[in-house]
Amino acid sequence: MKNFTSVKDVSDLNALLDVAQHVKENPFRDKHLGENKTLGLLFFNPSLRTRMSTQRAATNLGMNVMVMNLNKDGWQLEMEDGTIMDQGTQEHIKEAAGVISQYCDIIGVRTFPSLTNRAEDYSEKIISKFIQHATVPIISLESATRHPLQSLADVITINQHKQKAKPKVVLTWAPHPRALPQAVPNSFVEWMKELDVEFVITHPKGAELSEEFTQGVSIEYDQQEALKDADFVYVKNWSSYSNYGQRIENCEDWKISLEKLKHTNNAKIMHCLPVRRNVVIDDEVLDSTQSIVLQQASNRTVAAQAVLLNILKHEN
Ligand code: SN0
Repeated sequence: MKNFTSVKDVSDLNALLDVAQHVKENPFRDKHLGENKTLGLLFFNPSLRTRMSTQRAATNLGMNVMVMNLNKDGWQLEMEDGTIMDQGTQEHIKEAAGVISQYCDIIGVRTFPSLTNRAEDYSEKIISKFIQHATVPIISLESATRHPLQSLADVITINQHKQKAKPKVVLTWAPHPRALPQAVPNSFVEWMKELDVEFVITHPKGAELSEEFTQGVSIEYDQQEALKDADFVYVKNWSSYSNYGQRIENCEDWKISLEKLKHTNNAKIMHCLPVRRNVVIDDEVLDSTQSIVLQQASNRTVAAQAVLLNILKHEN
C-alpha cells in the first residue's frame, strides 16, 4: 500500500483484515518494525479518536510521532498553482508537503470538506495536493469525502461481533443540530460493498448520498421497515449532497430510541463518535449493552496499526 485514502487503495482486503486480527491478538509483535521512522499527523480539524488511536498504533510499532494542528499552528497554506501570494496565504502546499516529507516517513492528514463547494470537496483537492507534493505515503485521517480508518475499524468491529455468516447491516441517517460531512457514511458504504453483508441505507428523502457511493445499494425511506431484523445499526448524521452542505430539516423523529430497535435482531448499535446524546441516539440506547461504540473506538487503534504495518512492510 502506498497511500491509504479509500478502500480502493487496499489491494487485498482479506489480507489486511488478517493483519488486523494479528494486531488485535498481539499488538506488540512488531514493536521494532517502525524504529527510527517518524509519523507526522497533520490536523486541519478537531480530532480525539483519530489522533490518539493513530498515535497509539504508531507507538506500538516503535515509531516516533509528531502531531501538528496545521490550521492553528502552521502558516496559512496556498493550494492553487500560479497564485501571486500577496494576500492571506503564507506558504504553498508544494513547499509545505515537500518540507514535511523531509521530517516524516509517513504523513497523516485530516481535512474536512468545506460543505460549500461540492466539486472541489469531491475532487479531494487538499489530500490530492498532499499526495502530489509529498514524497512519502499519505494516510487519510478523514478527508472531504471519506474516513477510511474509521471504516476499516467498523469492518473489524462487525466481523468481531457478527453471529451469522451474512448479517444485516443498516446505515441510518439521524438528526443533528449542525450540517455534517458525508465522509463517514460515504466511506462506510464503500467498505460495506466489499463485505458479505445484507446492506440497507435508510434516510429521509433529500438526504441521498452521492450515487458514486450508493450505486447498487438498497435504499429504504421507511426507517422502521429498514430496521426490521437488523443485526447492526450504524447511526450517522450527514448533510445534503444534492442541496450541497445544507442541514436536513424537520426530521427529529429519526433519532434512535430503544423503541425503534424493538423489531431488530437485538441489533448492535454503532456510531463513529462524537455523538450528540439524545439528539442522534438516546441515552438508554448508548448506555445499553446493545451499544458497541467503545469497541468500535478500540478497533480504531487496530485499524491504524494494520495500515501503518502494511505501509512500513512494503516500503523500501
Ligand atoms: C465529524 C463528521 O464527519 O461527522 C467527525 C466524525 C468522525 N463529526 C463532527 O464534526 C461532529 C461535530 C458536532 O458538532 O457534533
